[in-house]
Parts: sequence; structure tokens; C-alpha cells
Amino acid sequence: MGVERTFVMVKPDGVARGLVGEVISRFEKKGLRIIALKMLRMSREQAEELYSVHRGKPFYNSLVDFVTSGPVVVMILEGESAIDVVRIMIGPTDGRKAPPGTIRGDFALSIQENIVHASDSPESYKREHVIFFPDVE
Ligand code: 3AN
Repeated sequence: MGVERTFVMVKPDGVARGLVGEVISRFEKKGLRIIALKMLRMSREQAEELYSVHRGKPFYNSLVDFVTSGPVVVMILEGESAIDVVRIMIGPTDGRKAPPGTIRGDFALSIQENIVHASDSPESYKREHVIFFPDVE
């Protein structure tokens, strides 16, 4: 615990719906610090690495198609218990079940198109952030 870093991505649906500012604003107001931030269109290779734990699952191909379908905004956030704090703020995977007040609860009605991705453990952070920020520790 203590101060840690997490990897967060606004997915193509969040960018297309104009929710980048809303999402970043929530994290900033919470007190998390932006360490790195950029917009990009991810390659198929990057998407396959990001979601490598889901390889072979029925939704995997559709998920890779979706996250490569348009620009995304990727960032590294830092703060006290940042990994758990951000996971609580984004809410459960299924937007229909995510409680109001969470990002997915407030803005998503889908399990695939659910606005944001965030690392779920320090190991995930290590693997995920280097895909997009190879120079950040
Ligand atoms: P989370 O993003 O909450 O960590 P994961 O890691 O279980 O959720 O899933 C990664 C991504 O895969 C989700 N954000 C969602 O876009 C997609 N996904 C997960 N489960 C399903 C499913 N049953 N059907 C379609 N897409 C899914």
C-alpha cells in the first residue's frame, strides 16, 4: 500500500462520447496525480497484450476489435492506494450493475463498452503501463 501508481485508459466509447474531461476530472478531484497522459490509437498487438489474460475467452476478439476501433486516452495516476481507489471509483465491469456514483454506474449500460480500464493489481500495473509508457518506471 502507501503511495502507488496505476494505469488507466479511457476506452474508445468514452472518447467518442466526450467523457475524457469528466473521467480525468473525477480522478484529479479525488486527489490523484497525473504522472503521464496521452491520446493514441492502439495497435492490435498492444490490445492483445493489454488483454492477454482474456485470450481464448468468447469475448476476446470482440474486445480487441473494440479497443482498437478508435482513439483512447491512456494515463498513469499516482496516490495513496491508487490501484484500489481507482477500481472503486470506476465500479464493477458490467455498467448495468455498477452503482450510481461510479464512472461505469453513471455512464455505461454495457459490459464491453464500459468507458474505462484500470489496473486491478500491482502486477497488472507493471505489465500494462509499459505497453504505452515504456520509459515510465
Ligand atoms: P475490468 O475492466 O472491470 O477489470 P475484466 O478485466 O474482467 O474487467 O475485463 C476486461 C474487459 O473485457 C472489460 N472492461 C470489458 O470491456 C470486457 N469484458 C469483460 N467481460 C466481458 C463479457 N462477459 N462480455 C464482453 N466483454 C467483456
